[in-house]
Amino acid sequence: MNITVLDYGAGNVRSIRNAIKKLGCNVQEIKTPEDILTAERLVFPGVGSFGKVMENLTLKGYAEPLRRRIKEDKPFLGICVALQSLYKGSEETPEAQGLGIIDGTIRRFPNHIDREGKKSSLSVPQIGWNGIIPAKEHPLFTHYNGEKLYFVHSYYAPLAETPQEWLLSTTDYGISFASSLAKGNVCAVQFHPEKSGKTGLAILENALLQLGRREEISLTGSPDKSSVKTKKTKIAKRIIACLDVRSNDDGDLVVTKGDQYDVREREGQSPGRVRNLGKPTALAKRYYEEGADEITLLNITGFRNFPLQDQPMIALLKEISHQVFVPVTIGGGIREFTDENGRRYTALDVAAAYFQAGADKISIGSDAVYAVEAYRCNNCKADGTSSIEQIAKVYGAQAVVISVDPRRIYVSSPEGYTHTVIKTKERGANGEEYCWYQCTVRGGREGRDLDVVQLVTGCEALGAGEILLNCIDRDGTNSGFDLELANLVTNAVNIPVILSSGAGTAEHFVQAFTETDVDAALAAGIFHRREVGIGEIKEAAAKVKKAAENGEERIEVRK
Ligand code: 1PR
Repeated sequence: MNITVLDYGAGNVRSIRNAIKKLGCNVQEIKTPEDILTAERLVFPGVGSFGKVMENLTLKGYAEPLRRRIKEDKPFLGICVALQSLYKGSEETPEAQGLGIIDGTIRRFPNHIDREGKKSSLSVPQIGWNGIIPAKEHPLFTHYNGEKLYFVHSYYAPLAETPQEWLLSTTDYGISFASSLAKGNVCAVQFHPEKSGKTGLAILENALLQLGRREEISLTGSPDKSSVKTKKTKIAKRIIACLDVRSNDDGDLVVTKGDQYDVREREGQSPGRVRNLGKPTALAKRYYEEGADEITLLNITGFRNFPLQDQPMIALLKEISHQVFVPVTIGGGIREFTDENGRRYTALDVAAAYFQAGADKISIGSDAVYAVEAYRCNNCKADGTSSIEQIAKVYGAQAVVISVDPRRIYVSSPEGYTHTVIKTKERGANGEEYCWYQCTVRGGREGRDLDVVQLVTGCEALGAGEILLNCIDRDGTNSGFDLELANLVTNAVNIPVILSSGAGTAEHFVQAFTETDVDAALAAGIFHRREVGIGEIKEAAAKVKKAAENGEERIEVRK
């Protein structure tokens, strides 16, 4: 079967191509606006912000043929922002016009800190695995059995502005919204089937098979309003496997793992050599199969080397995206760079190369610290020049993760500091009861005069979509996550927080999910050394209840 993919040159379109190929179909490309009308089956993977998507469609002359194709009821599957583009506009970019097939406006999830004066447990963007409730019978959901699917978005299609004849499923995230639409041969989904593991691939296969089989599509039942009203879906806490990648002393790209960021063997047969815990592709594939909700790859020498030149990270990402159908984040070296020939690459160029190679999100470490320092010097005014702003503008906030590398600085009193000082249960070497968290750059090598609250709030203001919260003191120690750090950061920002560093047991994940509001927890060493399994963590977490607004509720995980 031939499937035509509408790629207008932004974001990770490789993953959808790979997923379609994995299902045994041929992938063709749109080359001219006319191809949009003649394609047998068209998949439109919307990537980036609403405004950028509509700008690209208009510039390339694709918007009008798309409207015609949809009106003529030719087979069409839209993913993520492509679903949103069917509406007449979006609060994300009020000046941009959508395709206007549906006379409604896409809205932003409310900010919970702003709205309530206190933080609820839902961050914006919604990033993670949530359920869907089918509103009617439809071939897209044949064999669908209530599994969770991967969502990543700050804007949603409101039910009140979605005609019943279009509504195919709903999802809840504080608000109930339209998570898929279908009318005749036109379908659109807010979740990413290509990133939703085996369930997502099955839905994608249904969609590809059914697109164009008009008779079966028209057999769809009428909306089951009762189930839409009574049931609610819940987002899962994510378990993320992290691969710190670098060249070893023989020049091979390996997964390594440090103790408090020191990745060289301290003793044993080869002291001083870079620890080698396995091959990146094999480990990424293993974690996908074991049920990791996401995979993170950090090029830990990115501050030193230019990733587009020195490291085969691009090839690695391409290889991984053939085998891993959950989201992949890549970090290390995302910054501006000038090569030896004087050619300048912006941080956006580096990110673009990663997205095109199959990354769903990029993570910025050192450069985020410099960006926030500059922002603070500029009286906290964003001027559009930082890597965070540039990348978020094109690819959307949800694609920009900030990797934070803080370390504790103990002080004897909270007085006289410009930094946020906390009272800690874990005293310092000299009995100090207070500490602040200093941000570092260059893989923890250099401390800066910036604390973690200043960094994360600055990054959020500049447009970052998620925080990857490491902790140098805990990294590689197996002693548990720094929960005080987690609470400090989740109370400061609206965006999702991934807690990292120090996991040693499944119980440590349970603590993170019951004692803090983090959205995800990440580990490296325990997975590489097979000390704790991803399934074991999910089983332990699913048994536990956590205090919630209306009493207690179970910790939600993706099975
Ligand atoms: O500054 O944008 O080039 O990004 C560099 C990235 O590489 C940053 O995200 C930084 O955290 C990471 N990094 C740099 N040097 C090291 C190192 O270890 N020498 N790794 C490093 C950071 C932290 C986590 C680790 C968790 C979980 N590693 O990625 O996987 O702490 O470990 P655990 O479960 O074993 O405790 P830039």
